[in-house]
Amino acid sequence: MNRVVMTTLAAAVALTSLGAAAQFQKPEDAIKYRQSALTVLANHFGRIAAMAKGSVPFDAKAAQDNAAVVVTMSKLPWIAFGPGTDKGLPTRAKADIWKEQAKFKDLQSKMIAEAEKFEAATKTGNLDSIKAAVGPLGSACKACHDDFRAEKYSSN
Ligand code: ASC
Repeated sequence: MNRVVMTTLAAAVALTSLGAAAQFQKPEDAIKYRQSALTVLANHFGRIAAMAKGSVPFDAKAAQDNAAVVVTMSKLPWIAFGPGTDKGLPTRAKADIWKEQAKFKDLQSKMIAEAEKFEAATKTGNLDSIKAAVGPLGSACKACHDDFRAEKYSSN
């Protein structure tokens, strides 16, 4: 590998590992980002949940495509809950997020794992398998909301 390529790669790795600090200039950018990611996640999960409920016709390919989005989105919001992002825009994030980081991270990992199982279920093309995977993923979402999401938005 030549020197220019090596330097470019090293710079890319360094930038990636800068993480949240490099990615968000202001707390409001982080809040907007995580709310957007969670909105997209809920939307694509909802499309498959609607098939599982029978309110929308089952389309195996669409379920699989939507589940891929769910898995991608499940991994994105968390970097945007950095220190100092408790205010800046109206948010339902509870202060406990920054007091109970281990618990918050554990719930993230569980949700990501359920999203991956959910995607695996959509890959079977079997509606009953998908139906069985909707509940556990919804419960993983809810577990975090129960502890870390307020009923109302903050006023800032
Ligand atoms: C959804 C959605 C959530 C979760 C949660 C599960 O479909 O938008 O936030 O499931 O309601 O209890």
